[in-house]
Amino acid sequence: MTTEELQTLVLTTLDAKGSIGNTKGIKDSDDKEVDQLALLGALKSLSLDKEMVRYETIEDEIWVLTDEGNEIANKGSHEAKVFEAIPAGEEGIVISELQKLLGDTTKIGQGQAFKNKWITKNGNNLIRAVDSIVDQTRIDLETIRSTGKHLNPKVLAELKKRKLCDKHKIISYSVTKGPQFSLTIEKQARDITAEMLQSGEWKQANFKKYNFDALGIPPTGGHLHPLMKVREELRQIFFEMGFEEMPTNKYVESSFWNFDALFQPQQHPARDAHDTFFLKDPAISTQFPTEYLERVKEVHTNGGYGSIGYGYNWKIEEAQKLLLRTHTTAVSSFMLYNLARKKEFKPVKYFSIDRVFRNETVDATHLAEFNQVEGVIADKGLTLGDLIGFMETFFGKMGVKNLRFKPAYNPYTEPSMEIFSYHQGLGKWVEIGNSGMFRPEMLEPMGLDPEIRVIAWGLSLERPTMIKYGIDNIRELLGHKVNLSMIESNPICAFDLI
Ligand code: FB9
Repeated sequence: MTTEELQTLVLTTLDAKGSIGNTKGIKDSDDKEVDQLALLGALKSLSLDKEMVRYETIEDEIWVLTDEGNEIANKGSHEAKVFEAIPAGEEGIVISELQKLLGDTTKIGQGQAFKNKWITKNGNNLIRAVDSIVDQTRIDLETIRSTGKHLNPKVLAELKKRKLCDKHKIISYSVTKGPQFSLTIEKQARDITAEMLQSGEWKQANFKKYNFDALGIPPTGGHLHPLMKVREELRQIFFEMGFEEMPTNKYVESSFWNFDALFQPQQHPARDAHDTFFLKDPAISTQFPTEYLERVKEVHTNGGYGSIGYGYNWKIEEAQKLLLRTHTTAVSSFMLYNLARKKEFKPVKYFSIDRVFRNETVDATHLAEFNQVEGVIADKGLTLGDLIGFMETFFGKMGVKNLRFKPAYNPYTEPSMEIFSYHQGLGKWVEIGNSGMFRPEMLEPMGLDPEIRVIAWGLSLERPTMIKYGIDNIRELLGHKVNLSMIESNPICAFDLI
């Protein structure tokens, strides 16, 4: 029935009966029960702005049989069928026989019949333990089917547990006449039109009241992925501390800037295809600042700047290999090299947040790529203490307090430290990043004055995002398994609320 038809049905019934105690009983034109949800629409439009009727919601619950429950109410319970199938007398029936007779009813029925002490077992045979039975299950189900309820809540609970019936909430309404009750539904004017203004008809018109409770259509629009929200929060933290963002929009790097410039030796395990995605085509780059490259070759081979170097035969071919950058530190090396070429040195603070790629075994928290967050500060006389102090400040702005520092090793920083924080929620110490002071073998070949020290640190974007949004498997955050409502409904990221 259409809303209009339902409205008319309500008004005529009200007119006939004065009021409607419970709309559950109302039958539509082809004598079928009226759909209460559709009826609600009709009642709303007759009451809200027209005030032709008033209605109260009636919440009731009835018990309804499941298909299996209906089956039993029609044909008897499994346990009764088992009992009936067992011939009276000592002999009884062999279980396998019974299985053939009753199929999968046997198992369920047998269990219940034993429980009802209707049958007993003798060897492989089932024999009757009583002469006759009352199929109470069937009787109870029939009662529920015909009345929608049962006097004994225990019976309801038991039959519900046996998945034979379920409780359903029934919504219906009691309706009374409203102040504007009439049998004719006057079409209400929705808008005031130019014609109405010219004709003056607007003075008499009955305007539809504004429904200020109407929710309106939820605005559709884009949604920021949680990673992008945390990235923006981190960018704001860096900007407010005077950092400049490094240009990281180039995923393909040469091994030279990704490794050699960072004094990472060419036989370092991270430089083989097990850990790094090398490019097949184009496979190499030949564009390098030759003088600087010579100094890098020299420091790897023979050292210098107070270092003994690695003493191996450094090959240009290795440095030319193109790869997907394994860290944004590749960009930091390039930025520091450019800094060294500036006439006059000025302290700098750089940061980057972008994708890096590692050919690693994928697990619940690791994919073959992640977003690295990196900070670099170059200034005269910086110390490890400055680095530690700065970590307290930086992570403090992320709401991460009470840090611990553990000596670590990176080819391009000495000393290096892993950073830990005790996470109340997780109840454990969490590794929240890595850091160190870039080695002179990295900085001085660039042409940076030995007095200039560079502290740097890095973390991932994924880990804080997973912890902040309570996601324990990276596949819930990234990839085809992500549930879009998480993207559409995830809250803002405010670090100070961690
Ligand atoms: O992000 C990491 N952990 C983390 C960070 C923040 C966080 O916030 C919570 C709100 C409290 C929680 C956790 N890690 C770094 C630590 C581990 O997750 C680690 O297992 C995985 N690491 C990645 C690399 O995995 C191979 C995270 C990634 C990482 C590691 C090191 C660097 C950057 C990212 C670096 C560096 C660096 C060092 C010196 C100089 C320049 C850069």
